[in-house]
Order: sequence, then structure tokens, then C-alpha cells
Amino acid sequence: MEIKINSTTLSLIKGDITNEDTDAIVNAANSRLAGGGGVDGAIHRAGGPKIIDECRKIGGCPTGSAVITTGGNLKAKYVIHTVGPVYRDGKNREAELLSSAYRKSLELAASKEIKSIAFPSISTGAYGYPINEASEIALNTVIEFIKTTVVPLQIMRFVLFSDKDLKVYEETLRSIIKK
Ligand code: AR6
Repeated sequence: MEIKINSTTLSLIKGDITNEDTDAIVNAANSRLAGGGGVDGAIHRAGGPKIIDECRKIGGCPTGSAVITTGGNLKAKYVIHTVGPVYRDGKNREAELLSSAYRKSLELAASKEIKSIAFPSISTGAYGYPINEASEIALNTVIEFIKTTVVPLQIMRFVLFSDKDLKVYEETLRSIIKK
């Protein structure tokens, strides 16, 4: 599924984000930037040790914030590492922190003149964020950003890891554009 907002094309696809050829891919990291499982593990495996070395030098990243490294052996030139919240009961600023993770990633991308970016579904794996709610926050945040900021971003993709996740994001996007 694909929509155009101003001069940015927003698309939802199924795939493995490590194969993306966008200028930047976003990593769902932890605040120690220490690597881990899920998409984080996949990015470090595919990108090689250069990325973890750069992460070590940066030292860490608070929840809801983002940092940038090169893409190592990946096709992407950059990896933007952001840290989503661990979902507990929804009463611990989870929504605000998840939105911030997307927004800060986009601010960083804009500051580097990045023209294309791919996001995974942040926090909906090990961090347990219910994907229905998380997809609403993710899509509303990026759409708001595109609408209100002059950005060089031409391509924005969400790369979902399963048919089920892709379907949830598609349904959420359909309901957002109907409003
Ligand atoms: N490409 C795209 N999406 C993927 C890939 C991939 N290669 N692999 C997994 N996903 P998670 P989180 C999906 O757990 O919830 C790590 O250990 C996955 O199916 O990767 O933010 C970090 O170090 C899910 O939908 O990230 C942190 O400690 C989504 O990516 C912690 O997990 C996010 O799942 C972060 O947890």
C-alpha cells in the first residue's frame, strides 16, 4: 500500500529491513545500544562490527530518542538507532515515548538531508507494545511530521516482518486517511 503526502511517498511493505536500499534504515535498539535480538540483531549481523563500534563510542540513547551511525556493510548508508518504550500498561508515557522515537528519527534524518528512510515496527516485538495501538502512533506521527515540516524525504517505508503485521498497518493507514 502506498500514499503520497506532499512530496513524500509513504509505503507499507512486508520484508526484512536489512535488505532495504534506502539512504537510512531505522533500528529498534535498546538504550545501551548494546545490540540484541529481533531487528537489532538482524541489523548488526548484516551490517558487521563497524556499527557496534560506533554505537559503543556513542555510549547510549535514552528511550524516545535517536542516534545515527553509518550502515557498515548494509546497502543503507546510515542506521538511525532509536529506542522505543517497553510496554507495561500504557500508563507510563508509552504513547508519548513511542511517538518521540519516530519523530526524533525523522528529525535526525532531515538534519542529514536523507532522502529515503525505512522503519521497522518499533517496540512491537520484545518490548511488547500492542501493534494496533503502536501502528496508529507510528503512522500518525510520521504523517504529522511530513505535513508540518519541510523535509527532503521523498521515500518513507514501513517494512513489516509478517503478513499479519502488514495487514494491521494497512488497516490503520486506511482508517487514518478516511478521517
Ligand atoms: N526486518 C524488519 N522487521 C523485523 C526484523 C527484520 N529483519 N526482525 C524483526 N522484526 P523487536 P522492540 C520485527 O523485538 O520490540 C532487541 O533485543 C519484529 O517482528 O526487534 O522495539 C533490542 O536490542 C517486530 O514486529 O524490537 C531491544 O532490547 C519489530 O521488528 C529490544 O529488542 C520490533 O521487534 C527492542 O524491542
